[in-house]
Amino acid sequence: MLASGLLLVALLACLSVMVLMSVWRQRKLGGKLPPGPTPLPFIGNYLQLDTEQMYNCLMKLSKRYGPVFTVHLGTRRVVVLCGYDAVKEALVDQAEEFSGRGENATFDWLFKGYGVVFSNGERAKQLRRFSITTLRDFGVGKRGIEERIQEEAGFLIQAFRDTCGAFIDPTFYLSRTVSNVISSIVFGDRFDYEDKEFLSLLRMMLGSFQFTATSTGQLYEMFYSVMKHLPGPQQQAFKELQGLEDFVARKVEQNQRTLDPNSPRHFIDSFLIRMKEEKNNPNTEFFMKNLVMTTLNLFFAGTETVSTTLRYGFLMLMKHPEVEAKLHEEIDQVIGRNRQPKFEDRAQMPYTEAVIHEIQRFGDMIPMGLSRRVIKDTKFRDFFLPKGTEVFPMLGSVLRDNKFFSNPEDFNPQRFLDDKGQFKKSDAFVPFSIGKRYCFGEGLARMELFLFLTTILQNFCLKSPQAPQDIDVSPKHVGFATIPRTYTMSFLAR
Ligand code: D2G
Repeated sequence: MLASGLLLVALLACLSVMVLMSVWRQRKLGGKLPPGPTPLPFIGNYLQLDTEQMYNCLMKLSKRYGPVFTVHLGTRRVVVLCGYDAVKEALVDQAEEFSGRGENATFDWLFKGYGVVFSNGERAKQLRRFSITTLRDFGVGKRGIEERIQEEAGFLIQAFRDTCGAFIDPTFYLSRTVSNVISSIVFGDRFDYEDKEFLSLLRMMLGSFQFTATSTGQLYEMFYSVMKHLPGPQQQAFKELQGLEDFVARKVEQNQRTLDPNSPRHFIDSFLIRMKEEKNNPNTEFFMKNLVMTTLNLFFAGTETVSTTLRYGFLMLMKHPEVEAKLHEEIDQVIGRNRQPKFEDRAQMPYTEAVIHEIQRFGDMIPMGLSRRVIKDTKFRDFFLPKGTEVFPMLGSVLRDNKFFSNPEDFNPQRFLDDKGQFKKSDAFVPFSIGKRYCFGEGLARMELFLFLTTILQNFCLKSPQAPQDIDVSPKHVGFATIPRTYTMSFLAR
């Protein structure tokens, strides 16, 4: 009796000490989580959110709770960062703390923490380092990849010529071209534009990317633990993601049979060689699952983001014919009609550079960023974020930050030019994010955007079936991605 009484007292004492210690630790670290609406059990702040427009809902909450607030997406506790100051203070000034990866429920269904984009810790570090070096080895940032992009631009020009000025949906024209650049790097070769399997891969990327932007896609972010077992559009997205993994896995298998350890032909070969080198290292991150998933990351991210940006860009140029006219003028002046554009030309083409920036700013490809996570207990401003807290850096709110961009809802390339017509940088131009996990495809993406856009406009005028004032440039979906409305256009030879 006495013994059990003593035990109880001891247990209670232990418990109180533990509670006190955790409270004390939070105090010492400077207090509490950022404010936010009170969550309900399981559904969190579902009642305050409209999954059709998550970005807007979160921005509305930030009006009430400030630029740094807490929201509950189902049971996920997320700290939301709005505007340049908050995003930069976190991702740059406290880069190390905010360098973890948060969740993307749809993509995590497939990736499960493997591969460079959706991983954490040592795995993310190793795979990122390897990916950057290997991309460089295969010509990224150098003449090698520039020539590959120029060649691919030539194929696109021919494909557009073959349409003879008919009205077409440009989606797959652009995605085939863009995808062939990253495909050359990861698989060693481009696909033929008539290849049926290629088209089906592109459909799978487009489909799953669009899903993450839809209302169901955003609902899935909150209730994936239930919804992954239910019928609905998410099952189609899973099928598409699985189809992509199966393709990459087959490609890897084919390459294994013909691998020459002394001369890697592409990204997959380089990874296979690294796997061999590290096969006796019990802690290696270079194994099959990471190979397949990292290759798929590069293939997917290298296809869908640039091709969606170009697709949105053409719509904006048709909405603003005076901008297209000035692009033609600058291209004719600096490059002329008789040679292919090269990346060097960019230095003499401030207007083109400004338009590309404005397309990316307005297009706002990934409005809420890729979710981050603090990797340790973190004091941020006057708040305390416990280790593991998810963080949404609202890139769209930086791209439309009033302090940097006046009338941010307008498409206006002039904002990136000074009074002498020279290109003017902005710190709030963050479509590739910032900090330790910014997009390492940035250099490749910018080279592609410049070369594809200039080559197309050197050869064609863009024509919409609608009058400019009738073109709707508001997005079809805003979720994880921003998706432009479906449209047709024609390419008229100049
Ligand atoms: C992505 C989607 C699926 C697999 N791997 C990457 C993805 C979509 C958009 C971005 O990545 C942004 N760049 C990291």
